[in-house]
Amino acid sequence: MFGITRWVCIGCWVTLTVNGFVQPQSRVETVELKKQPALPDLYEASVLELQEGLDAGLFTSVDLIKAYFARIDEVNLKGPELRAVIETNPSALAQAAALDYERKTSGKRSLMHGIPILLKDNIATVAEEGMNTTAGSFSLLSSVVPDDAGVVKRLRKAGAIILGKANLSEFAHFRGNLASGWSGRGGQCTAAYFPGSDPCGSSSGSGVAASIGLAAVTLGSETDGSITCPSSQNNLAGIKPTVGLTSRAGVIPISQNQDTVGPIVRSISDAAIVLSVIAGKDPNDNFTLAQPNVVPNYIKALKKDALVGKRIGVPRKVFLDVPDIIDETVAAAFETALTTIKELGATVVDPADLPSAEEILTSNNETIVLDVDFKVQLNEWYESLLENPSGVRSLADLIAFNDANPELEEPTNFTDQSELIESEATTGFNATYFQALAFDHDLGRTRGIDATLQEFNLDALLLPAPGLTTVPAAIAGYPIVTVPLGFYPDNTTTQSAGPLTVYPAPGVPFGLSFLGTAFSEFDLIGFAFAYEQKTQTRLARKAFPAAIPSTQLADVIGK
Ligand SMILES: *[C@@H]1O[C@H](CO)[C@@H](O)[C@H](O)[C@H]1NC(C)=O
Ligand SMILES: *[C@@H]1O[C@H](CO)[C@@H](O)[C@H](O)[C@H]1NC(C)=O
Ligand SMILES: *[C@@H]1O[C@H](CO)[C@@H](O)[C@H](O)[C@H]1NC(C)=O
Ligand SMILES: *[C@@H]1O[C@H](CO)[C@@H](O)[C@H](O)[C@H]1NC(C)=O
Ligand SMILES: *[C@@H]1O[C@H](CO)[C@@H](O)[C@H](O)[C@H]1NC(C)=O
Ligand SMILES: *[C@@H]1O[C@H](CO)[C@@H](O)[C@H](O)[C@H]1NC(C)=O
Ligand SMILES: CC(=O)N[C@H]1CO[C@H](CO)[C@@H](O)[C@@H]1O
Repeated sequence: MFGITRWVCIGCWVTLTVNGFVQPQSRVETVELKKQPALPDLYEASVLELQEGLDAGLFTSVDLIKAYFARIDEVNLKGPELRAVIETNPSALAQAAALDYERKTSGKRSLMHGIPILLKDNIATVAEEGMNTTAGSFSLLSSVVPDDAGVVKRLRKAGAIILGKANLSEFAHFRGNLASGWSGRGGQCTAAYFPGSDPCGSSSGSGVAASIGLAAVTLGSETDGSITCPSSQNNLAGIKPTVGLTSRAGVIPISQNQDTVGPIVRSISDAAIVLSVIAGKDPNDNFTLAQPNVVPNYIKALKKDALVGKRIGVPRKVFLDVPDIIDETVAAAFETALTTIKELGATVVDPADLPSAEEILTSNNETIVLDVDFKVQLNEWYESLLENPSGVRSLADLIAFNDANPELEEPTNFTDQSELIESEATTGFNATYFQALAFDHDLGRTRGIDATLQEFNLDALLLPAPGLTTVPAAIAGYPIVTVPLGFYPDNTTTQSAGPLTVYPAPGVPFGLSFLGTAFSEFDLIGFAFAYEQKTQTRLARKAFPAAIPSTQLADVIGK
């Protein structure tokens, strides 16, 4: 039924293809152009645009996989070596063919049916599918996980196709004082807006891949900043969900108290679609059992008037008024954003400070909790593996493995594993740990985000994504929704961000974050959508030319 005749519009050229042969241009006059939508540009294509094209038979999920694979090869192997993608899924084409058949015969399962998604390499997929789950570490190469991650089960059930695994800061940046985006297996990932620029992390590859269309959508994980910051520095929309909204079962852990899995994508609309699929209870992650019984349909939050009549607070103390936490460029863009928020019908309450702000700045409670959680949970991870050829079965083994394999895990400039060592020195859950956890909840929730929302009768808090924004939400376990805010000017002087990376640099992006209380994602998505639709900041600037892959659907259809 489909695939015999296709009209392909590439820019202003219109080509008629019959049975795979390009017909003379004169035939084109007979084509009713309005009925034949152009193929979406994969640099920017949204999930809804892809679904429209798939439903109309303009292309298939097999075509999508081929095109994304080619785009990954272009920038990963031949191009500027962005090192965004660590592995691709050898089963993806077969899965796509089956899902294409299902679409034709019985319709699509969800808005994610047949949509390729890239996962951060700490999110488990069963080994028989052909991919590793390593958090970027050679200590986990060819290890066999017991099961798919909880979020992967939901994605597969919804018909999504796992395209591959994304590079990351090794162990989600819980290894030591290393540059963002570096892992032993993946090397140094760099961002696409300036050559050699810092992608931030730890979900670095997810961010870079989303920013230039190496996948339709991606998943990252955040413990403190790891979705928010790569979204910010790669001109993207990101959702760091409330801890316990999305399952962490099968995600290589840092901390059960702070880890959370969420989308890193090109639009709030795509983020809402992905979150609607991955949110929900999972018996294998008991934190998810505390969430409300019904997962909201986040797509219904996408309203351009969502900010009308809302009260948005600006917690200036510490987050905006301590020198050097954010710079002049970001500060100026943020003040402009406040004007936009008012134009969109909201009341801006400014300042609306967190009572705990100064204590958050000096607190070391988070480190105490993470150090203990990481050791306990990473040991459990290694023990749970059905096989691990490296022989590593504990955090202590990992530290020894890294030292024994410096060519893999401790190359020049990337030798530090002080966080692993600090975590290994902890002795488990004791009174100090529980006191620190209680302080975190007090600082982040009771005398933090919740106190401010209540005192000023607010619907959300607003801050620039850079700086310390992620900390109160991290220790509280509360959500953040991030959208593009602006770009550094072309005359920006580059600064070193690591041995191989720079930030800021000319033209590199930064984001804006909406913060709220537990399970307030629906509201935050609405606010971020209203701001995104009004400003369209993402579209104001593209990646540098060599970082933009050229393969499009037209290059793979019928081949
Ligand atoms: C993991 O990576 C290794 C080395 O690149 C590869 O041989 C193997 O096929 C990959 N997949 C699995 C499931 O181990
Ligand atoms: C989850 O279970 C663990 C023990 O298995 C327990 O320590 C923890 O408090 C539980 N958490 C929640 C949120 O129920
Ligand atoms: C934890 O937070 C409390 C409350 O701010 C503070 O008094 C205490 O010093 C903090 N502990 C550490 C280790 O930073
Ligand atoms: C808890 O363990 C840590 C090491 O992980 C130690 O520094 C601390 O003193 C212990 N606290 C108590 C109350 O034993
Ligand atoms: C960059 O250009 C702007 C005007 O576009 C100017 O205000 C600013 O001072 C310049 N900055 C530097 C570092 O040259
Ligand atoms: C190590 O870092 C320095 C800068 O800090 C850089 O000049 C050098 O090229 C780096 N070497 C390697 C092998 O990464
Ligand atoms: C393990 C793996 O596939 N590593 C790849 C990481 O990315 C670079 C390209 O940037 C590839 O050369 C590696 O093969």
